[in-house]
Amino acid sequence: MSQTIQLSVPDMTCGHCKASVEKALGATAGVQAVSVDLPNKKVAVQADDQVSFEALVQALDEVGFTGEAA
Ligand SMILES: [Cu+2]
Repeated sequence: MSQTIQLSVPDMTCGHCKASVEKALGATAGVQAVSVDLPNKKVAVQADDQVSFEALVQALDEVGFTGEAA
């Protein structure tokens, strides 16, 4: 089974940010797909059930972004 986790990433401001966020989340174990909505600073992550919101926030933190509940 998979789930979709929604995050708000207010620090994302440009295409480079988007690419960094996509790369960091995409490299997280269990993540299947990452969809970034840059204008609204939202990210939808499709992932295996065992992936937690906290794990995604941690992955973002490692590349300098703050992830919040959407
Ligand atoms: Cu940027």
